[in-house]
Amino acid sequence: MKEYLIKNIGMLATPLGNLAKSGSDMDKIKIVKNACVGVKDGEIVYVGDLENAPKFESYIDAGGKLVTPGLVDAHTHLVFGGWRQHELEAKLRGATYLDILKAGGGILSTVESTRAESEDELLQKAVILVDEMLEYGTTTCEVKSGYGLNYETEAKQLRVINKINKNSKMEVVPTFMGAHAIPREFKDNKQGYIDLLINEILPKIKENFDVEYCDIFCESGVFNPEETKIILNRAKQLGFKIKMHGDEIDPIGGADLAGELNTISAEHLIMSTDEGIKAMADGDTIAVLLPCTSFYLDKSYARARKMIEEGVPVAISTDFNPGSSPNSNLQLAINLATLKYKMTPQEVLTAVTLNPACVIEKADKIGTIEVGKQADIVLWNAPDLNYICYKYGTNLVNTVIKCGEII
Ligand code: IZC
Ligand code: ZN
Repeated sequence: MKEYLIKNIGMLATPLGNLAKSGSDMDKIKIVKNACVGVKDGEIVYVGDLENAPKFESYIDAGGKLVTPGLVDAHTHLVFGGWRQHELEAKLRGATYLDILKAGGGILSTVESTRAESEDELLQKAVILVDEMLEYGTTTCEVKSGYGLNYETEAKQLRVINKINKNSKMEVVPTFMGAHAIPREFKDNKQGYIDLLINEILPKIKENFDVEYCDIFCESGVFNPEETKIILNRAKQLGFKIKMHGDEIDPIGGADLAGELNTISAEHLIMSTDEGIKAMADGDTIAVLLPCTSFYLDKSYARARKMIEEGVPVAISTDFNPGSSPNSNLQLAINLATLKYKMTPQEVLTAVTLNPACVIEKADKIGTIEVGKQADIVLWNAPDLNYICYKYGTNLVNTVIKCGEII
């Protein structure tokens, strides 16, 4: 079907524009009852009522359903070897995420499995995972490397991330995250790994890969703010755009540093202080909040309301990874954002469509349903927006459209 009109849409709900929304603007979305959306050659060409719609070759009857933009997941670690279910018992006996990492497990266990698996094995698994995400309404996602921690395996992961685009309908944006942990071979020589990153791995990755973003795990026992600053400044000097994980477990100044460095985004922010939040607002940094991780680590929830009040644009993503968020379903993040962050359904929709599209700098093409944008659209088994925030535990997606193609 090259062109069609989706008619009989019960409720069309979409943010508008190409810029990240903050403050009260997050709540201002377009809601139209009995709407139609026209698609031609993968693009949205009409949004309006049936009476004024031009003629299309074919029609899809939405049957009174809710229609939104395709969901955008701006934070995942979905290319990895193995899983981490073997850590569940230690977790139940009280071991924390950082205890497990310190003992050589956690991220380092996934590094071992990722180094051991072939490129084909990693790709096959990743394609199954992204195809599942598409079924749950995510049409674009970011994927971080960071389970190699040496040039060879980081490069293997980035090749897999890039190949996903050709092997699935999912649109994937890569981020380099070689500063995800200190590899076992540098256990007693963190500075040695930082030097290797700065002098060899970062320049070689920039030279050989089309990867625009560089991320780092700024956390107790991983990279402190001083080290983070050195690594991110070097990345910036090499031409990367920078982002960071901050304040996930301990409040060590992650948000403050993100604001100071004007990073595109800062991610997690569970423990961010008032000053940190203000610094992000001043630094035009988007907050990527990950409620599924708070749930899974049994932690508190990031202070989304405070961030919105202070004018920080908020995006919500899954953090899909085999350790702290073995869940790729953004619908669960939608439910948790409503219930735990106390965000309105309108704010939540902005946070899973337009704002994450801005985090990956694709909002000129995706994140809203407007004429001229790519036709990434979800039809929901739901009559309105409140319903998908309120009902949980089953897949509420009816139909996913990616670049105009019905999947
Ligand atoms: O594999 O544990 N937080 N990095 C930082 C992660 C979670 C992924 C992991
Ligand atoms: Zn992460």
